[in-house]
Amino acid sequence: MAILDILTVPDPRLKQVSKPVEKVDDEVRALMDDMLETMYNAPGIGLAAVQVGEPLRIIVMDLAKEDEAPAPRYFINPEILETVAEELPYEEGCLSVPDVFDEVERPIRCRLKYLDYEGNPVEEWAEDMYAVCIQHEMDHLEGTLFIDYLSRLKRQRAVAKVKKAQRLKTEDAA
Ligand code: GNR
Ligand code: NI
Repeated sequence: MAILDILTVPDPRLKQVSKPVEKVDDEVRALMDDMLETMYNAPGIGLAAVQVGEPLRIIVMDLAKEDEAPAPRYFINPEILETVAEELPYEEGCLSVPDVFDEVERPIRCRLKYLDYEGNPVEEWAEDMYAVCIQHEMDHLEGTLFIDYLSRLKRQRAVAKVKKAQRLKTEDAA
């Protein structure tokens, strides 16, 4: 297992549209293992493969609370089959936009279809945090970030903040 580098804005690779996985094999599972380790290390509750520079339709997630046992979830080629009309604002963050948080409104429930770690098909409803997170992650697969839903001013400020933090980090290292 390995901890991978997470791309941050304004890296153009985050805008790629991810490609479907053709076969769920050990290579795909090894990538998902590395993604999970990278996500836990960050720490974060979800991660899309494109965030570690692999534009494939793969997502990992763990919504367990700190006092609960780990509950990793793996999604390959996920699709949203249906959403409800009711939306709720939620304060989102993103490992590719570190230290920026803002409200995004999304449907509170959605029906999902995906392949699991073994490549078996699953269909289920997601709600609450699960619904928020899977919609955030699926946006990554289309090259969309949560800051794309904010005003242009807020988005520019967010990118400027990440660039500045990045700059300070590189200066420290030098
Ligand atoms: O760790 C994360 N937390 C989070 C909080 C609210 C809404 C979405 C998320 S996902 C984010 C990790 C990440 O960037 N996934 O793409
Ligand atoms: Ni994100």
